[in-house]
Amino acid sequence: MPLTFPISEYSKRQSAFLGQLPSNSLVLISTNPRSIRSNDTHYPFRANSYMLYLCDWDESDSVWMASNSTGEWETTLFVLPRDTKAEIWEGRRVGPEGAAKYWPVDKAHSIMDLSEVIRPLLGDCSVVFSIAGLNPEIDALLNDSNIETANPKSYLDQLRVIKSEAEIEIMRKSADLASEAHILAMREGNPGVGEWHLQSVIESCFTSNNAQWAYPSIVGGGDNAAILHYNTNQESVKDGDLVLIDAGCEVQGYASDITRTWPVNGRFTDAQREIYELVLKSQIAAIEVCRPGARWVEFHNAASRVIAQGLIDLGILDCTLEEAIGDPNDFDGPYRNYFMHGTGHFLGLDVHDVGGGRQGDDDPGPKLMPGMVITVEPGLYFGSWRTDVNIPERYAGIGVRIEDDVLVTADGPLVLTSSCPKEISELEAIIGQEG
Ligand SMILES: [Mn+2]
Repeated sequence: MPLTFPISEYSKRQSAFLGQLPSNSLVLISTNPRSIRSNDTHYPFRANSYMLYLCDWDESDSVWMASNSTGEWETTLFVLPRDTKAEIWEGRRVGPEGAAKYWPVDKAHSIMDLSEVIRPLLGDCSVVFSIAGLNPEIDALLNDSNIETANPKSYLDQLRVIKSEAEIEIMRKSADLASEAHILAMREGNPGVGEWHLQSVIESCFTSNNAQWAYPSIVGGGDNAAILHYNTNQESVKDGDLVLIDAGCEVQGYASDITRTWPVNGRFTDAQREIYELVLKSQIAAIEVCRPGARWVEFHNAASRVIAQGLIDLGILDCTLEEAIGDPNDFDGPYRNYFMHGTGHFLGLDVHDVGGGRQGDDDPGPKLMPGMVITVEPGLYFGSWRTDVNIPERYAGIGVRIEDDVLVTADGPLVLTSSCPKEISELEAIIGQEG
């Protein structure tokens, strides 16, 4: 199993991280715990993204350690030991010998020796960088030792948020594959199509390309499109309804994240077209803002301004643009009744990747820089069952979100998912048409 990147990429990441830490510190990065789905059946294991970032180790029950008790940083992987009987049942293991030989670390030990190796090191160091809650054995050791602990995330996140050329190349593949999957689903569009069927078309495209979903696919027809985290995908989509598909894949650890919304019968109604074109206009306006130096909040505000004005123009809001937007710092006006989420998030090893950037509060967030990858995904939702606000009858049952993945470059925004159609004319030409 070859590494995702050349060893030099991991060495660069490790030294950029460790170079910022105080001398005499110890770093312990644990992978994710395995989780049970039912009785003795586990969910498929997915390694912790910090573990993947630092050394690409993807087996369970492992810890990456860096110590500089000798004055020089030394890295160690603790991994499951070779065990033929266990491997017969659970799969082959690399073991400490293979880990030390082929992975970007100086040494490797059996995970069984974790406490024994770490305990003496705790006496020699002044601070331990560790992410609590992932590994009970480490948490217990640190609790018992009374040593000062710190969270390594702030150091690692500012590295992870800027993608290298090699990472961008994989993220392009991930974006291309997700685009392809969405197009295949569009071709399967027809009145009465099952949400589950569209899900299976999307996910079989991922699987047949040796990838997997990055998050559970959302396939919501009609009113279900107005449920932001809908993913039961068990209803049929009626003739005349839109379907919203929010699905992305993970290629060699890196996520893509695309949302497209289209009519299953291949033809937008006038009301659907009005909402769709408004969301598309706001999304294009937001993407335009994704340039180096822009504050995180600016692309959300750009999308929000277009949405707020559009809601006024369509007669959905009866007020001025200022009133629709609300507090000029918070953007908390009544347009939020129909567009209640942020406009995007960082994307990378995690689908909601590290790096900060909350929207909808008054923190302007990080500044955009070349090498950042973000999603841009405004939406409008008119669930007909809602009782919290007035839902105009003309738009009841419509939910639209359009989401692309955008690389910030010195030359401006680059849409990695541009091969996935989003113009109404393109969509109407594809839906239900066999390739
Ligand atoms: Mn997203």
